[in-house]
Amino acid sequence: MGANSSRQNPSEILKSLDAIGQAHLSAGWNADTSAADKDRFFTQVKKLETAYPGGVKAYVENGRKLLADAKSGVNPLEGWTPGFPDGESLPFNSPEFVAKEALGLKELDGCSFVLVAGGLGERLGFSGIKVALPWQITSGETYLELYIRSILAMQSAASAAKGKPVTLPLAIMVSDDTASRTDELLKANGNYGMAPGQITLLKQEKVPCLSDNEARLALDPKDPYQILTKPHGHGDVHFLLHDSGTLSKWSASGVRWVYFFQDTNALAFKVLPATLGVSVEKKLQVNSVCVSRTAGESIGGLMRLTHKDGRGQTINVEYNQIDALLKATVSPEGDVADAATGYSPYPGSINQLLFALKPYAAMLKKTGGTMPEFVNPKYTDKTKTAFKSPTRLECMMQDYPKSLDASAAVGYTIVTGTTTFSPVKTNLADARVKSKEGMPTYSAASGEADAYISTSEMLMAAGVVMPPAPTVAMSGVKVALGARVVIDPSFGVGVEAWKAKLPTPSAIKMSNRSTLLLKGDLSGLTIEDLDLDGTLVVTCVPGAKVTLKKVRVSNSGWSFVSLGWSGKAEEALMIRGYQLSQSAQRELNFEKPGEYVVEDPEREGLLSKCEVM
Ligand code: UGB
Repeated sequence: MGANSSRQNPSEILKSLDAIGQAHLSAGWNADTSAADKDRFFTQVKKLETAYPGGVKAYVENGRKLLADAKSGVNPLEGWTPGFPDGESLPFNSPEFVAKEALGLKELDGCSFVLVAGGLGERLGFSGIKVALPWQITSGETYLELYIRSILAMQSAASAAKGKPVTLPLAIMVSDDTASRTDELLKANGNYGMAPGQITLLKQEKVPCLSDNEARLALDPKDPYQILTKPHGHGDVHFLLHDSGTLSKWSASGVRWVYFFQDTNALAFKVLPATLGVSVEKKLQVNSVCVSRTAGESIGGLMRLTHKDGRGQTINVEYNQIDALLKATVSPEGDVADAATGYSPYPGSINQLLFALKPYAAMLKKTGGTMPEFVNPKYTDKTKTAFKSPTRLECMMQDYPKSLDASAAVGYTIVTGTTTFSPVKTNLADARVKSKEGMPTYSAASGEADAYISTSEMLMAAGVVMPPAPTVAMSGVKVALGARVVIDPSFGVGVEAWKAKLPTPSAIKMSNRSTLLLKGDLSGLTIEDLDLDGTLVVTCVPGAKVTLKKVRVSNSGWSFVSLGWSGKAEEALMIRGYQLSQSAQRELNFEKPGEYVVEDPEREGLLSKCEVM
C-alpha cells in the first residue's frame, strides 16, 4: 500500500495488504466467494487508501506506534509543564473591544468560513443532522440558515466597506452520516441565498478499525467483505481543505483568513470582528476564540506548554487530561477555579479558530494535512492485550498548532462580560443532571435562552435598557430567560452598526414576557421608539427602508409551554421539553421595496391582528 495503490489491481492490493500484516482480511475467501463481494472489498480498500495521508500503510504504521504507546502507558503530556498562553481579554463593548472590532471589520473582505458538521447528535438524542435543528423555536430558523445569513451579512458589510462586491466562501465538512442530508437541506432552500459555487462540501471518510495491538484491521461483523470503519474526528478538516485544493483556490481569490466553527453555536460570529482585530494587531497565525472556563467542564483548556527539553507550544489540552496534567505539575489541587475569578485560570477553548491563511496553507503543503492522532482502546483486562471492541485512530482540529514550531504566533481572544458560546450537545436527561450540579448544560434549552440573552446584550451595548432575565427551570434545566429577541444578522455587523440602527435607545422598552422577532432583510430597518409588552413580528423584503418611529405593542404574546413528562412531539421539541404557544402578536410586513414610517398614536391598544403595510 502507498501513494499509488489506489490504482493497483486486485492481486497487487492483496500483496500489499499482506506486506503490512493484513492477510487475514482475505483469509476466509474460497472458491464460493463471489466476484461481486471481492469487488466491493477492493473498492473500499482503494477508497480508504486515498482518504488518509500516506494511505492504509501509513495508517497501520501510525496505529501500531500509538497502540504500543497506549499499552506501555506513555503519557503524551509527559515532560510538559503548563503555563498561561498569550492572548487578549476584551470586555464586551469596552473602548478596546470597539477598537478591535473596527480593525477587524476592515479585514472581513478577506474571510473564509469552515463549518465542521460531520458529527451526529448522539449525545443530544437527535437523529437528524444538527445543522437542521432550530437554534430557537421563536422563528424556528435552522442553524445552517443562521450561519449562512450571518456570513451573507458580513459579506454585505465587507462589500459596503470596500465599495465593490465581495464574496465570502464557506466550506462545510460533512461525513457519510451527514453529507446527503446537508446537501438536500441546502438545495431545498436555494443555499439560503449564497451564490452557486460559494459553498464547498468536503466529505470526510471514516478510517479502519483496529482489532488488536498489531493494528490488524477489523472486518465488519455484518459483512466479511467490508473493513469496519469509524469516524476519524474533526481534525480531518485540515487534510480535506488542503487535499481538495480549496485552500489554494481561496488563496488565489484573495482570501486571507479562515474561520472554523462548530455545528451548534448560534453565537459563533458575534466575536469574529474583534477576534480578527486581535489577529491583525498581534500578527497571530492561529487565534483561538476562548471563553472563561468553569473548572471541570467538558471544554478543553488553552495552555502554553513548555517541555523540559526546551520545546514550547500553545495548544488545547483536552478536558479529560487537564486535571491529571495540573496535578502532576503545577497545581496539586488539579482542575479547580481561581479564587479571584471563579473560573479555571486557563482559557476555555471552544474550537472556534481563526487562522491566517498564508502560513496555514504553506504548512499543510509541507505536512500534506497530516494531524497528530491519538488512540483510546478499551482493554479487556490489565494485561492490555485484547480490546473490548475494535478501536480507531482519531484527530482533533484544534491540534493543528502542534505542527508549528515554538516561535509560531499562536494566541487567544476572549470577549468577557457577554454570552459568546452556547452549543447544543446534551440530551434533556443529562442536562437536568448537569443543571442540578450547577454546571453549564450545553442543552437545547440553554442554547436557545443564551441566544436571546446574547441578542439582548447587543441591544444593551447600543444603550437599550433591558430588565434582568429571571432564572427559570425549563423542563428541569435552569436557564436565564428574559425577552425572546430574535434579530436577523442583516440588521448589522458589530456593535457600532447596531448603535446606528438604534439612534434613541432610551426610547426602547421591552418587558421580560415579550417576543421581538425581526426577520427578512433588515439592512434598511431603524428602530427609534418601541414599547413592547407582548409579541411584535416585523418582516422586511430587500429594499424596504423602514423606520419604527413610535410603535406601541401590548398583547397576550407568545410563551413556552412544557410538553409534560409524557409529552410526545417532534425530536427538536423533545430535546427541549417545551413548545411555543402563540396567543397573539402584532405583525408588520413590508412586502415591497419602498420607504415606510410606522408611528402609532400614544396608546396603540390591544392589537393582535396582522397588519400589512
Ligand atoms: N465533527 C466532525 O465534523 N467530524 C467528526 O468526526 C467529529 C466531529 P463534538 P467534541 O466545544 O464543547 C469539541 O462531538 O469533539 C464536528 C472539542 O474537542 O460536538 O466532544 C461536529 O459535527 C472540545 O475541546 O465535540 O469536543 C461538531 O461540529 C470542546 O471545544 C464539532 O466537530 C468541545 O468541542 C465538535 O464535535 C466544545
